[in-house]
Amino acid sequence: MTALTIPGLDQAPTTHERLLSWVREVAELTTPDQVVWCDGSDAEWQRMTDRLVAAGTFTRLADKPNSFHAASDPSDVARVEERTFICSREAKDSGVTNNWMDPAEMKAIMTELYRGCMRGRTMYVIPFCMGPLTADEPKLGVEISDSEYVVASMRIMTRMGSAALERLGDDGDFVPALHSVGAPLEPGEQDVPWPCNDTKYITHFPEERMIWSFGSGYGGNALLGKKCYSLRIASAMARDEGWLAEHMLILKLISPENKVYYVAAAFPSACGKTNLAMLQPTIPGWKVETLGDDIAWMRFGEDGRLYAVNPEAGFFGVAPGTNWKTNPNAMRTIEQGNSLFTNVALTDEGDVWWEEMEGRPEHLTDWKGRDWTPEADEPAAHPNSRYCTPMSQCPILAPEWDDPKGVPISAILFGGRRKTTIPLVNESFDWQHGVFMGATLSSEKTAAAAGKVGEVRRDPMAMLPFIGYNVGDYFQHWVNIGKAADSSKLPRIFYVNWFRRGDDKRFLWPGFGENGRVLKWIVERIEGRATAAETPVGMVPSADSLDLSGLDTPASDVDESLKVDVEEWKAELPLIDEWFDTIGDALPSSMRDELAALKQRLGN
Ligand code: GTP
Ligand code: SPV
Ligand code: MN
Repeated sequence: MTALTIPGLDQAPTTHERLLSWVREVAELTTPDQVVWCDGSDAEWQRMTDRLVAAGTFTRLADKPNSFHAASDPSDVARVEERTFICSREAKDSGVTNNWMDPAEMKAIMTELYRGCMRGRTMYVIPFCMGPLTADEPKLGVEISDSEYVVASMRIMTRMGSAALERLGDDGDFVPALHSVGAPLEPGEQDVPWPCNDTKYITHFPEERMIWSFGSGYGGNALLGKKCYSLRIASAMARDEGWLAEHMLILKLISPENKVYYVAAAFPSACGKTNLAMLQPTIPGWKVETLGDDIAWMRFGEDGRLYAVNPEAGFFGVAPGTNWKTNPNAMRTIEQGNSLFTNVALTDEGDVWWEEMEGRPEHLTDWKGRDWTPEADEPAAHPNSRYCTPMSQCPILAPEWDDPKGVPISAILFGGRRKTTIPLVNESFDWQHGVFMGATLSSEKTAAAAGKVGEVRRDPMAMLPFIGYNVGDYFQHWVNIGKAADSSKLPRIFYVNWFRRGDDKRFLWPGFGENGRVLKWIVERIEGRATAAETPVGMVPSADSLDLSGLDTPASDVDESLKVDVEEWKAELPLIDEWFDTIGDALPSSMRDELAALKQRLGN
């Protein structure tokens, strides 16, 4: 058989054999018109964005420099959990949180989908690094994609291009990540602004450390360094190597005495990580700096403490709800430009707008390209519309954000979106109880994933769709991390809920900048200064131990937000039982013991 000649294929700026043969193999399977090796340069960004404007995918914004609006196909707006697969060799190593298929069977199906799927398009080879490029063992990957939108987004979200390829050297290890929108073009066929395919697969081969994605151009389905690599594949690496890959923000809290605390927090998608990471505390003297808003990799340092690194270089944040009051630091970050906005609305002046942003536009172009006025029945921006912006532009970025050593974590927060039951803040009795809190975390479903919004579901450690192996083994891994450490050096674990509601559906707690009061209580607990009341579910702030000075929320609402209602908790128990039963034999006995102890404390 004669090898195909595809323009660009042989212009590889590398001699890395495994990479070269993989790129050739993919090109021969997918038959693109040409192959382009991405270098991450400004000139390349210019070329990509120009092409996307010409194709009608991007609209250049009039008001923000070097920034663009994109509208996706209306069917391609969120992660697709029911199409997400962990193809471990054995089904038991995938578990119940994602779908499983035999790897050989999946490869056979997807190989046929990939055959010729890049016809009429350019195949981009995108070297990238998750985490600092200066790490001793940088976590490298190479994404192959036929989407310019992916190239542009990866440049913001990761350390991408020549620098990553250089770190890869001649024989460095990398995660191969193959992506196609699955929309080949026939000769002369006019492209659509957002090519994609009704058939979608987001597939992981954890033993091979490999990712195959097909059919979607949306964020977490297509930017494969993010959820696919940094959570699903990395969690499997972390299990093998004794560290943690988590769906967590990382923030730096500075007290009025200039004492520094680093906090990591796991909330499910669209439940407040970005907002907490960029918090502007309302209480005087307290400051927050940001290190990450979505993913944390945590390993033990030489001093026995857990150190966190953010593998990403950009924010892919939920747009609706973001404004100068709720998240001024996000607004300042995007205002500087160099950003992509997907599925938000466009103003008549050529700027972006979304629900709850300042200004009351009389007329907009909504995310589906239709005229919009305040009388419209549908929101102008999709509820999962996003901004994609470089972290380096964040005005409160912590200077140590790019330090490969990471930052020592003092507290881990778990949290979800619950109208009832879960108190504003609740400290675990110890590490294992904290793991139980994470393991039973629950939240109302949001628009970040396709499906019914509002349904309460268990979302263990906010990782339900992101665990790359069996959830029972994942809990055991968390328990083991606690056993491996000197307990005085472990982060303390807390469970928070900003979303409890009163009888008229109002939020009982004002949230956003006021969440600084909860962070203050948390560090005062760590310092042994704040008091707490012991309840059946954990330690909650005792009267007056939460700083409420200057808060205009009625004290009765705050009390209500902190309440541990035994009857509500008894109603929660069957849901936890059901969740643990779903996990079956893989559930660690320590988690069953924690549940039994909780039942006993509740008098059940
Ligand atoms: P992903 O990027 O999907 O992982 O989400 P995230 O956890 O970073 O969520 P984000 O911070 O973007 O918040 C999502 C939504 O929750 C936004 O609409 C926010 O306005 C809202 N939100 C965030 N914090 C609070 C809060 O303290 N109180 C209330 N009521 N809403 C909040
Ligand atoms: C999430 O859904 O948790 C996100 C956005 O952070 S995505 O990149 O699509 O996963
Ligand atoms: Mn996320």
